[in-house]
Amino acid sequence: MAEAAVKEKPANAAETEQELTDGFNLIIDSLKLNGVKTLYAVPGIPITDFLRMSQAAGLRVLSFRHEQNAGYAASIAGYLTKQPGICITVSAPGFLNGLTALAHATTNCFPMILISGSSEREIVDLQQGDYEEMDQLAIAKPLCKAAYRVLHAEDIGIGIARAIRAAVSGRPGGVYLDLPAKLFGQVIEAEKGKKSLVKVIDAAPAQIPSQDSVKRALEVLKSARRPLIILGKGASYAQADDAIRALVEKSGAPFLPMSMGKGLLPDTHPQCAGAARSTVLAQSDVVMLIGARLNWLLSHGKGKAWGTEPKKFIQIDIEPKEMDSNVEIVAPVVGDIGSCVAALNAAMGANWPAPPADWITTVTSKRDENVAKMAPRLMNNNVPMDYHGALGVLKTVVKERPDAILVNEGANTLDLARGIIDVYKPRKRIDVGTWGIMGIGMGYAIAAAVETGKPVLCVEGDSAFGFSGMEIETICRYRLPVCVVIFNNDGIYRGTDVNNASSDPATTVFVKGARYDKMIEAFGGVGVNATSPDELRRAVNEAMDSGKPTLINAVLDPGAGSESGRIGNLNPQSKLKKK
Ligand SMILES: Cc1ncc(C[n+]2csc(CCOP(=O)(O)OP(=O)(O)O)c2C)c(N)n1
Ligand SMILES: [Mg+2]
Repeated sequence: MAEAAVKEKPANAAETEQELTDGFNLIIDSLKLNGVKTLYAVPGIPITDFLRMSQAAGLRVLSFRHEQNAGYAASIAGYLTKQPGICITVSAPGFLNGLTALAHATTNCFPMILISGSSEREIVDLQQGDYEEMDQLAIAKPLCKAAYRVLHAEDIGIGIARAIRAAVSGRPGGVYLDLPAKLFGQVIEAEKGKKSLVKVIDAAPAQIPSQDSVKRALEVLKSARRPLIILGKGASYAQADDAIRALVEKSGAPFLPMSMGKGLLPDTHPQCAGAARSTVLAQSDVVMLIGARLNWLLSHGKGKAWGTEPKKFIQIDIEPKEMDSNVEIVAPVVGDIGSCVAALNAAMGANWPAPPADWITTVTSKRDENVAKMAPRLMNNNVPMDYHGALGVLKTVVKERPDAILVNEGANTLDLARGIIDVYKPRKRIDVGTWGIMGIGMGYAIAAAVETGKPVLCVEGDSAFGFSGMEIETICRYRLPVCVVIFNNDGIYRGTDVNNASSDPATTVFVKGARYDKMIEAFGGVGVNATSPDELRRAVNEAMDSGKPTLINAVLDPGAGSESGRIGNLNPQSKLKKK
């Protein structure tokens, strides 16, 4: 009898195992069922095994050095693909490190899900001092579009489905999903688990604008004597590239791309007014905003930059609350950008009247004048380099490689690169976004390379780079085709500040003559110290062609650069004399 029982046991155990599943597997199955292919993460308790199992199950897991960078990577993956980018972190500190990126995703309207492991609910709620104790759900809530916690394995499918739908539907944003440690190991019947999975159907349903709103918008546009179209990153996100181009071209209006709206139509397009920004903002009489918000980046639609001419605003946005945010919107068109632009195109018909010729001449002559003024500066061969000499080189590099993705952060490095480097295709320029945040660089570069398979060129201020610089190890480890160019002017804005009060360096300066190129050599990447535009050209071309992880220390004049780049006016001023 006893013998029979022993014999039976292994057979039963195997059978039981076949019939069971657990939290680990259900999370992986749910993500895979919904088309998730990549996780951006930093391992640790309670997610180390989860990441191993995900990798074994065929998900690509990019393991970072800091959660903030993994989070930024996930956020931009969401922007580039219209699928939520997934960042996975450990509890409390890892979660907090990822939280900046989650808030960033929400602010920038990028779909992203931050999934964090968390500690024992019973202990956290009684505040009994658990390992990495923190009420993460409560902390995440105000910083994202939605926040959920899953306590039972059979709810994992629904939890992930809710997170995906919340991230991508309507105006996209960040979603937090809290997964307590216990959940991963919870075991349920495999069949029950399978049935609990949810495939999200039509996660971001089309939102069709009303015909009235379309008609009203076109009446306003037709009445314009000096129309202007502004293309924001919402327009790029929409992936309605052909329809947007058709609308702009049919309208004949000058268009102004916001930073990440660049490339929807090439910056070299005859209607592009990028180089005549002040003129078009001040002098336009009707402005059509497509996926662009009237926030600080557009001076809130009022004040000096917008001139004295009365303006009428048409706004196309998926979020009704965006309308009248700063000024009156006379023609709101609410819906997803693709549907709105399609409806506008259809209603415009084939014979849309061209804007008055004198307006087009005013804009194009100003633009051509500014471009001509800039041209010789971009060809200078000064040593040490200035921004224009270095950017002239990079402008050509990108022109020759319109498929490459440009990542850009810094102050002067950002503002000048944005103006100088032309972008030719949609979603090829990714940068600091709505907050003007430093630290997106390496995370963005990694996700751009992984999600698109295209070469990536990062143009980084030396300060900006420091925020995510350790991820060059990640870039080397995964052998990603990323070329980082550091505009090294020895500091924040400039490297020339002096502190006369003590022997401490001034707050805006770094170690003089730092050799950032040496950093990547530690990880087997290619490091180059470039002191002239010619050296820079050679090094960047080689990196972009070889696809080898490369870091180029571009030595700039420490005196080059101005306080806060183009936004020095935002620094608070006091009437009292500075000490
Ligand atoms: C997270 C974050 N911290 C601080 C800042 C403030 N900030 C704006 S630009 C900048 C760095 C500018 O220096 P650098 O990247 O070297 O560019 P440069 O102007 O010298 O070309 C800093 C620290 C910020 N925007 N974001
Ligand atoms: Mg600098």
